[in-house]
Amino acid sequence: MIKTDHISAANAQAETALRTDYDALGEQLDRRGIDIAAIKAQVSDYGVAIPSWGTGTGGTRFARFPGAGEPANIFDKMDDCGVIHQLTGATPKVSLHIPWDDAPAADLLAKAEETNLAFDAMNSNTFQDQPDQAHSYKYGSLSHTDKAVRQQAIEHNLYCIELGQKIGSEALTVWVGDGSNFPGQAHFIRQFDRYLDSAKEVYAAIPDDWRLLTEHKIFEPAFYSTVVQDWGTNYLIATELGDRAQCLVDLGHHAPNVNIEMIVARLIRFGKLGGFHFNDSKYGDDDLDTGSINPYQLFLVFNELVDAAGTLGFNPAHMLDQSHNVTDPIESLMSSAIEVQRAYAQALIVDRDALSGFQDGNDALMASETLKQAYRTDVEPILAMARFEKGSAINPVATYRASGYRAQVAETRPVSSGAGGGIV
Ligand code: LRH
Ligand code: MN
Ligand code: MN
Repeated sequence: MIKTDHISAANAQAETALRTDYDALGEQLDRRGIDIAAIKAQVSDYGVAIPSWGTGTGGTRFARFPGAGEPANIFDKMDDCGVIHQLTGATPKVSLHIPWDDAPAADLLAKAEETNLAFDAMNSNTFQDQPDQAHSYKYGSLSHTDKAVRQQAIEHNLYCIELGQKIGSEALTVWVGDGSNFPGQAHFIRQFDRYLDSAKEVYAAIPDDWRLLTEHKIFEPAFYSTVVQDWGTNYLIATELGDRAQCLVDLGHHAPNVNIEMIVARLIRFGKLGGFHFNDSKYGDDDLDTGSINPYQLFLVFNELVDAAGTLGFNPAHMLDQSHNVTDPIESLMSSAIEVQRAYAQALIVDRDALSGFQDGNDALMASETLKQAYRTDVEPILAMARFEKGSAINPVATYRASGYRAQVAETRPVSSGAGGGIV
């Protein structure tokens, strides 16, 4: 972890300017009838989970360029997640991917206590073969034509639930790469039926206070057809399975220009929005840093979430899911968590009564301006003050860089190989 003295000293340098900016923003919001302290309190309570796999340098299928001090195992990854939370105060949970992060529950719990973290959704992996595995997922997993392969994939998911229960997780996220690469290769209906049958067996093991989150993705690794390819199929799955099955929306898993915020609204309306994997993209599942390409879209998603807040049973899981190819993952994850918080704060200050009035009166221009007014507001002083008041860093990236954390862990962590490609 970073020494608290280091954070306090960095904050002391920035505090006066922050107070001036915060007071000025407070005055501005007050003129708009908004209480800055109330917004800050909501921002301060907000958390987005870190994907364990995001702490390592990502890669494409062409190459991976790891930096010094890469985490070598889940305990290193949790150390990094602990630092991210310490500096941002915005990431209290980590999401595990099994078997990448498999470890005895007692050890995971001990590390969680040490790093001041809890566990978010468990993620199963039936899109890769593991060295000691009996059957290959080359032609699919939960939807495979061979019952033995499907059974192996089901059992892996059951194992993830079992481990998750021991460490206090409350959800299982299932994403499969199943699909086909050639027209005619797979029978669409029979393949989907096999998926549904398998998913029902997984759902049957979901504890009463858990949720099963299924994640859709338009394409990749299957390039002609994908079994769970869009929110429509995902909605059908969640509906077939039952109340505790909901849809997970990974922002990068849609075709370019798709209206994701509207998908979010549809799923909210039917009680099936289970959670998010936040990231950004230009072309496909790019896994770029959240808010780096289209921050307005992120704001519009949060606009729907804030609009729906308070609806009975509405509690989507919030997680990042991105791949860092050219940055220090800790820096990217910190700034992405802050981008998510920013979108939330901006959505909180939308004048919702005015917006409804403009919508009902068909005043398209003023409806749009109402959203833009909130989006154009620089809410950074609110985010920074929320961090400062909880002992986190006013300037997380600068404080992290000055701490020397990466160089320090590089002394004990093994050098990571860049050989081969890989998704994480
Ligand atoms: C698939 C995905 C899914 C996986 C993660 C590694 O593209 O978004 O969430 O679990 O990447
Ligand atoms: Mn994802
Ligand atoms: Mn993805």
